[in-house]
Amino acid sequence: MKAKLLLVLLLAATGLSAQTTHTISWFMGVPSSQTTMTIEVGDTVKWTWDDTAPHTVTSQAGGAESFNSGTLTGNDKEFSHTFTVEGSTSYRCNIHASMQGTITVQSVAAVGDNKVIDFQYYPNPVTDVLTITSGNIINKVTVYDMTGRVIMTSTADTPNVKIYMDSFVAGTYIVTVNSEKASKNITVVKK
Ligand SMILES: [Cu+2]
Repeated sequence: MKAKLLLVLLLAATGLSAQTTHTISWFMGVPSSQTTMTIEVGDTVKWTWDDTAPHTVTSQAGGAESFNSGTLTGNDKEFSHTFTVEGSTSYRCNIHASMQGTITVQSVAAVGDNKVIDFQYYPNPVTDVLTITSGNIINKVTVYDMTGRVIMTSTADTPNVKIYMDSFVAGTYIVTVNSEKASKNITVVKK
């Protein structure tokens, strides 16, 4: 009886956190095309420090949410924020003002019904292999270019998918990830 209750509680907790983690590489010279994205309520953005300079991730006044990493230095540093409020928040590095971007948060309903799919993807931008790891079974992954043309489609039956992008032309791609009951689009930059 206790074990059953625990399982129900675990499932409930998983349901609440079943959202996507978007990774942003954070370094001097990062283009705003890589730091600006639209996500869903409940999604997490993880900034990873990709040079040896000190940086902050600091929300700007007037945004939907506020957060501040404080100053962190080193390639192994990261900062995450889970967005729970619809709207846009601009952020920047307090030390390097040109490092800046905007996170726009949409309600899940605005994007589509039943879109809860729990996964992370990395790295972004990607040089060769994009890895998607999920708490759900992923059934299908489709890669589109910015004109909507299908570049690659792959069926799967696993929570972990690798997409080999080394032969792709540099640019921005939309990747649609399908699980059994949900699908979600992510934007991936190929270097
Ligand atoms: Cu900086």
